[in-house]
Amino acid sequence: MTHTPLRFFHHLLVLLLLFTVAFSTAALSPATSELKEKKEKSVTAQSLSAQAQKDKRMKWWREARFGMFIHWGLYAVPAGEYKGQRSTRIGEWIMEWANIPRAEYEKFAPQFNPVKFNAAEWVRIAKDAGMKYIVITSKHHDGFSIYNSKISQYDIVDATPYRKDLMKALADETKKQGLKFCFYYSILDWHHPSQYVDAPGKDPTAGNRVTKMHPGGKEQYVAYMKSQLRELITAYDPAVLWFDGEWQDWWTEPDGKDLYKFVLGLKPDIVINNRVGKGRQGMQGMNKDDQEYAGDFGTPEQRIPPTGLPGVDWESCMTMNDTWGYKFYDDKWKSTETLIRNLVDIASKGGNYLLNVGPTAEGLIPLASVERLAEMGKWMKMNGEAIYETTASPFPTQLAFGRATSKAGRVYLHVFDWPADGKLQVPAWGKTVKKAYLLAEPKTALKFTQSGEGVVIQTPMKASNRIASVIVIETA
Ligand code: H79
Repeated sequence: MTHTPLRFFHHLLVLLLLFTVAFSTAALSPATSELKEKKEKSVTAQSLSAQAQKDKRMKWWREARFGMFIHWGLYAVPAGEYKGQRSTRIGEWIMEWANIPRAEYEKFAPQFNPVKFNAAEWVRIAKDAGMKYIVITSKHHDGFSIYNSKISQYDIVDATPYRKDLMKALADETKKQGLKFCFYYSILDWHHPSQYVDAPGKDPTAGNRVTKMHPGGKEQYVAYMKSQLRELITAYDPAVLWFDGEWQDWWTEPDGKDLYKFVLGLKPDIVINNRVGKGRQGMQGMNKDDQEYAGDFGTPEQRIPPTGLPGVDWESCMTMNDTWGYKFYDDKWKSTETLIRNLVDIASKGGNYLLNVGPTAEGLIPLASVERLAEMGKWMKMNGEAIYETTASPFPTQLAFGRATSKAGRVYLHVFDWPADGKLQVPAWGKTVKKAYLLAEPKTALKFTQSGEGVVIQTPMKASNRIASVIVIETA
């Protein structure tokens, strides 16, 4: 008892000492410490607002989860066959694998006459599938502009018998039906005079995985790209610019950052993929982590990452058969089951699914694609709630029976393998379950038991859907 006042004085002394030290430091260099504080504050404010700005730009894209990729260009004319030669390679690369010189490839233009093109029909196919955006090739590696380019004669209006700007019709129709309209644009260009091929056995004007730049060609070509991008943004107002072909030696990360800034300068709320610069690691598509790279989202191609990455935006682009551009003999169609499960798998990892169609030179989306998209649409109509506006699975490991997505207060279990014993074993994830029911039958509550190990849900004998049945879990 007697030492209490002593302790009090001791505390007072320590406080006094601290105060004196703090005061004298401040008094010694008030300007420096104030400046330092100001600087720290402004840096935080800046990075916060940059993040907030990105969140705002990306909002619709993050909620959309499912989009249509359209690869359409002159390569739809040979449709995978040149002078009797076929290949297992992708259709839009025929100028490369069939070693076709520019002057020969140009001859496809007078044969490109998509009289059966119907913008409303294309958009309806995408919309009915449950897709929220469309990304179409404005110019692929072959250099042909499938829109009205005033600065190129090698475009749909000047070089084909069709003569009309169908891209305007498609852009307008896409927006009219409530989807976002977006452009793909290739940095690699097999037709532009700035670039040439230097590879054994290759025509110098054919396509190639890589091109070389003529001296002084790059400035001219970058100016050309910027003019085209200005055309694309001012005339069609795309929501995304999806670059590709960036792996050329002559294209650098500073070039990417410059182009990224240029495009954002033209449209401040546009979204741009990571292939604008040199960040992506091959087909895996996510960025290297040695520095900050240009671009808003990663682009895995023909693959789904093994796990999601918190705070990282990405989109897997995939084909429905084995080609992007139309090939009349490619019949390696994926099943509807695979396509739906891919969509679920991707959503469960926090990504978007950009699923491709390759229309014919007449302007038709192949029937096999249309059929599969309609079937996906049926599933989405019933289960879209478990895909749109969701975030990744809350479970630390992948579920044995399928996948999961989540929203505030809800977890969606996408059951691929329906339990034969009527018991769905769900591992614990730190939340208490209030209610469980099939999304297809929201009025019938499913019984469940809860323990530290997790939840066991009693399921009906039959799955509600043979591809993926969704069980909603409401949490406390
Ligand atoms: O437009 C479609 C294809 O034509 C195009 N991207 C999709 C969306 C495509 N370009 N190239 N490829 C597909 C395959 C090329 C792969 C490689 Fe590479 C280019 C291997 C080496 C260079 C990119 C960079 C992948 C790894 C490094």
